[in-house]
Amino acid sequence: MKKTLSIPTISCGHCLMSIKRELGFVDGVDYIDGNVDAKTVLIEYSNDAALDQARAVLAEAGYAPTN
Ligand SMILES: [Cu+2]
Repeated sequence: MKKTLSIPTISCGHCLMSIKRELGFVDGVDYIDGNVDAKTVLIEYSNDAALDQARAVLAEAGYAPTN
């Protein structure tokens, strides 16, 4: 499954690196690709719990998705 998350607090490449690192710890998240200009992160995940967990981890890190 795929989801493009909108994350308004993404401001630079370092934000994406932090996000990739944080999401790397989430079971069931298989792929992450970010876009600084669009302030989005595409994730591929294997179950709904992984998406919920990804949202929670992002919010905790200061990158709360708006969708
Ligand atoms: Cu940044």
